[in-house]
Amino acid sequence: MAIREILLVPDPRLKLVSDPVEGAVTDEHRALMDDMLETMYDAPGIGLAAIQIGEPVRIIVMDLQENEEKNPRYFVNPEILDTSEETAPYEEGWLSILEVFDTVERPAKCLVKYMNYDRETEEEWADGLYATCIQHEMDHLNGVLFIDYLSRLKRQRAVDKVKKLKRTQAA
Ligand code: K1U
Repeated sequence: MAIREILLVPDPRLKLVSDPVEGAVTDEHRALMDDMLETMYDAPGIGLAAIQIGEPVRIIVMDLQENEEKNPRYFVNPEILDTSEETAPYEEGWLSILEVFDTVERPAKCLVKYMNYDRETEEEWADGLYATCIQHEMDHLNGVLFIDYLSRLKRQRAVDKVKKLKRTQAA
């Protein structure tokens, strides 16, 4: 397992649409999921899409950190099959845009289908933070950035802030 570098905006790779995992979930995919989880815990964050560490495949990891115990979840080729009409706001954060949080309104519930770490297909309704987080991470797989939901001014401010932070870190 390894902690990998998280891509930051405006890295163009964050705009890529990730490719599905073809065929079986291999040991290589599992090693990637292990690295993603370690990277996410180290950040720390509650979700991470593979493209955030530069791998354009449709894989997400998540741990909503509801208590002290770790509860990792793995999503290979996740699909959102249905969403509720009801929406819910959440102040979302982003590991690829440091120190930026803003409120995004999304469907409060969604029906998600995916393959897990053990190669089993799962289908379940997500709600609460789980629904918010899976939709946020699905956006990453489709090259959609959380800042795309913000006004142009707020988006530019967010990009400028990350550039400034990068310069400070490099100095
Ligand atoms: O960039 C990412 O995809 C990670 C992001 C996921 C997310 C956060 C909030 C709503 C939806 C999706 C984060 O994890 S940002 C960090 C964060 O929210 C957090 C970190 C430590 C403890 C609790 C939350």
